[in-house]
Amino acid sequence: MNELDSVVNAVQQTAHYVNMHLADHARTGAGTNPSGEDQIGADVWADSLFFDKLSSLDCVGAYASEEREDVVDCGDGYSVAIDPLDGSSNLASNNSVGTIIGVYDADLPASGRELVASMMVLYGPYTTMAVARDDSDTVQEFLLRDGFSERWGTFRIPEEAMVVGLAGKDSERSEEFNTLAKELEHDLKLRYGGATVADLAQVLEYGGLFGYPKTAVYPEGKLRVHFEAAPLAYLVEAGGGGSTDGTQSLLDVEPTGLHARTPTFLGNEELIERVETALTE
Ligand code: FBP
Repeated sequence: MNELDSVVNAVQQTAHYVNMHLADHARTGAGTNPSGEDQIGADVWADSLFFDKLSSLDCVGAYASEEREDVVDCGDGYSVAIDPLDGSSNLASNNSVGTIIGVYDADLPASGRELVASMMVLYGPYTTMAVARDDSDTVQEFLLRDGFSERWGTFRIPEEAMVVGLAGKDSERSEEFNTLAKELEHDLKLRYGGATVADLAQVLEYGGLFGYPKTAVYPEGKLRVHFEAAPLAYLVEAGGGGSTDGTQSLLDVEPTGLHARTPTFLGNEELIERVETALTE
């Protein structure tokens, strides 16, 4: 087993456990995260599970989480950045949530160009995990069931786009963005549930665009570079799709701090180009 295998393995094992016990933590409150957002018990619980497992690996030198103010030093090795429970506000209504992990071969802050692997777990009607790695040409998907990880397939984004999921209220988005959103929503089926991993899974299966733009409430966008945008861009680009913050690939965004945010668009190349054209005109 090489070093990346051991990270993938640790995430698979922890995700199994999270999947089985999520309900126990779904409706408990906690504090606020470093970005000032409400945490629920499940955010804090999942963070501590992933921390215990990942920080004990020899190849992990730093652990950073959306739920923690600072990077935790664990020795020498990769910096792991994680959103332990993405879309956790979906739990109370029993809708899908996920986990996102980026493995950086650099100290943080770092851009997505330093990523050597990324993973996305989707806790849906069944639990799957997609893995993109520098040492592999394919994005491998696993089915996590009964304590075992079964190869479930590889993915490439379909050429034809069918779905679109864009966050934010019309009243809080820019005029140029709303014009584009209207055009896209005229041609494509709406798919927005409020958990990035689940919404992106629709795009990866059916082709299309997921986006969280700048809004009046989130002038820099809502999603965080290290924990969400860059790892997911790494995965989508490895699967033949594209990403942008409006002007450049999300992998080129240089985060100004550990919890820096960015407008985030992921999906078919052609739609990514349309976003860039609409937002720079
Ligand atoms: P966290 O739950 O990890 O903070 O993630 C942020 C997130 O829930 C995304 O998964 C999702 O795309 C977005 O916020 C939903 O935001 P909104 O409720 O504004 O649509």
